[in-house]
Amino acid sequence: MRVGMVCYPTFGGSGVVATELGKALAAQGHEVHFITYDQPVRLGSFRPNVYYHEVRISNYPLFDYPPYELVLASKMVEVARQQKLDLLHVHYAIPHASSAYTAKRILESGGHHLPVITTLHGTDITLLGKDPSFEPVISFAINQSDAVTAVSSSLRNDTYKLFGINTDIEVIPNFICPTHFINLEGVHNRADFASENESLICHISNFRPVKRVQDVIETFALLSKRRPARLMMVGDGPDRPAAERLARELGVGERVTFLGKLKNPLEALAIADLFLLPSESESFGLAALEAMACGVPVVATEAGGLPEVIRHGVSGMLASVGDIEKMADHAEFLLDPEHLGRFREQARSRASAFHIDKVLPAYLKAYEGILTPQVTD
Ligand code: GMT
Repeated sequence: MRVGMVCYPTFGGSGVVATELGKALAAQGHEVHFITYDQPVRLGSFRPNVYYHEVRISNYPLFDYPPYELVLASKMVEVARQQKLDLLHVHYAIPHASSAYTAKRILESGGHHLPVITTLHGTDITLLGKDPSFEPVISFAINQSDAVTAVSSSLRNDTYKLFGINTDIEVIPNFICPTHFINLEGVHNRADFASENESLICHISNFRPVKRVQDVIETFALLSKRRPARLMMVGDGPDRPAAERLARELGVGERVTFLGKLKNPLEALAIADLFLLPSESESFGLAALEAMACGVPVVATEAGGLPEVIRHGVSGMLASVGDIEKMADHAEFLLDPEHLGRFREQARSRASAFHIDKVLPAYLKAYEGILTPQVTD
């Protein structure tokens, strides 16, 4: 099969999922063509069956807003024609699904049928989707896709609630590739970040308001009063300065390290004892799944798809959004040496339910469902 894979190439979970999916398909002998404006961060080095086509946008002075969607659609057409793509898999509705629709119609006019599968990831629906200026385009692009998937039941339900959707949405959860979780031990020395008697807490995100990074700091400050602990803040984004300020104000500035964006955040998870994810909304929470796969239990909110990933009382514990007291209680409970070992094991075991070998067949089935014999132009 020849698949065009369209995603955001950045650190966000949707780009990571698209990249890992593409790599897994390529390993099975499918040809995967990434179409993005930059090399996806997790694509790594050159490998068989994987190709990268850059969407380059010229900076014509007339354009206050460069028309990325049009350049992307043109690139989709070009790659589909030259590489004889069988289908296009677009991750994130805006603008990928609408550009795919444009590309599909252009190709159709030349007799090339190119089915499109759209995977919804979360913020495209739960945040951007609430903006009425996007609504007609998102609804249309989703309805015009030949297949639509969402990464959790919660996201599927939100999509039906927020948009005029008249097509089936299949839930295909995000996944982990177990090979990424071996050889992580020893990459970093835990002793460089915390002493033996200190618990090491980790948070990873893009520091946007939806992640409530201030709640991470407040929860950590409460926990620090009860047991010796340190916090690693991984990632960057608009709320980082406020979080840094808050840590100083709450007197824990010395115990919190802001590490910025890491090429491989799994290396930080590998030395952590607990992961904190107090998001306002979260369609899935890939970072929480990755933490669990590293044997790190999670304290999170019961928002969106998080309860579908984290089993309360098994692989972590959940609290209401904003309930920092409860999150600090949960963290203290999980970090108790009487409980931590058991929760570490249970976290690992829960993560194995999301093994790529269990999820990849669902995507392949969805692809097969939309494939029809290709007519070349
Ligand atoms: O969390 C973000 O702001 C980034 C966003 C993205 O596009 O990568 O993440 C969304 O997609 C991830 C992959 O499916 C999910 O694991 C995240 O939960 C989801 N983020 C939100 O719903 C806020």
